[in-house]
Amino acid sequence: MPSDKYTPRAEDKFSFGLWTVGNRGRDPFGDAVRPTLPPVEAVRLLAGVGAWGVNFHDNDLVPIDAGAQERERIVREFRQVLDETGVVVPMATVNLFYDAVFRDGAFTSNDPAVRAYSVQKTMRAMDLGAEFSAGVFVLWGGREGVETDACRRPDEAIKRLREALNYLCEYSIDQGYGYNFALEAKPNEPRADIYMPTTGAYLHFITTLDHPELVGVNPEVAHEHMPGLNMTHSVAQAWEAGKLFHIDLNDQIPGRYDQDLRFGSANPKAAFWLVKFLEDVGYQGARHFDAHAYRTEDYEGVKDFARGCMRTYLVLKDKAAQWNADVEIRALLAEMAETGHQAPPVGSYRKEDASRLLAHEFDRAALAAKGLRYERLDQLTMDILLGVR
Ligand code: GCO
Ligand code: MN
Ligand code: MN
Repeated sequence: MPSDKYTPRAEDKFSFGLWTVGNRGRDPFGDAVRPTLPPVEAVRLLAGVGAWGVNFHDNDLVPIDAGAQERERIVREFRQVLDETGVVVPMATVNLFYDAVFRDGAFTSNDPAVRAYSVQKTMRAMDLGAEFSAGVFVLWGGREGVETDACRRPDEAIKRLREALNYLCEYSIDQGYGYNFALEAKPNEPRADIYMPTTGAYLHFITTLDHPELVGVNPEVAHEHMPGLNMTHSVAQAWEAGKLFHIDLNDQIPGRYDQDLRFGSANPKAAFWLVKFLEDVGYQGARHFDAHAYRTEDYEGVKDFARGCMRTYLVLKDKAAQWNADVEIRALLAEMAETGHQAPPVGSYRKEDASRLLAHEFDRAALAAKGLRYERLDQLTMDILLGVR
């Protein structure tokens, strides 16, 4: 492929999960359409398309029932391919959803033995990630939820989640792993209702932990779009709180099943505001694509999918720079900032200022009189996105 300004580079920090390019297209209605992609081959595929990083669940790499020797061999071979390709492991995670043992949750299960097993499995997944110097550990509680609230009181589930998180933070400290944990919210699927359905719910939960400084969030486009929320707003809240530790990029049409579409392919305008936000604020973390190729594709199509995620990100990044530099857009923004309205400033509360504010007479009609030019501003945005500006 000829390289252009949309060719991914290491500094773009594009990463994919083994489970993303390795997705075999199984869905609730049909079986796999692609052969198994061994982890070593997945890394070669990712290196070939220009990705920087690869992430994995414990069992994407080491099967759940592998013995010590098999684990050792897998780790050795995986390390070899990383060395050979220069691909890095920025993030690791744990699968607490696939095995039948997790049918009613992991950390929140009613069975103390399932909760203990879940914590043990996570500790081992942390060990595995640390062997590859992963700096971020993602926790997605896919099975932490219900079909019926008859099963437990939901506040009990939150307490159990806190207990597990506190334990895992201590383990990370004890082992000197230096992990930043990134909690990933999702409202539903696979459970009818998953606890901690939004990024905002996790942002509060984090403040109740023993080591809030070690824990942030991992917002995902699809998880925000499924219930019709605004991903950029969730990301902005996380960023403003200093908690944007990781991000899952993909796409999703609201109200559908969990689609995991190629980044920017369903709602490129929403993707544009997201990329613009990340670039404007100078987000330094990994840009992780948690998506998979259509079920129609073979592994050439999977490469097209992976290249497409990165290319769309870079195109939108370029468009964001164009937007920021656009003379007419800048003039409109300057015009908006100059309201010409006089008012006592609010700022932090001081008694004297409060009296002035209470006494001030506002001319509501004057405040609402002038058009804000957002129609023009949005159309200029559209012209940029549609490539005619
Ligand atoms: C999903 C989730 C997962 C998690 C992954 C990392 O909807 O299935 O997005 O892909 O991101 O398990 O922990
Ligand atoms: Mn998802
Ligand atoms: Mn995800």
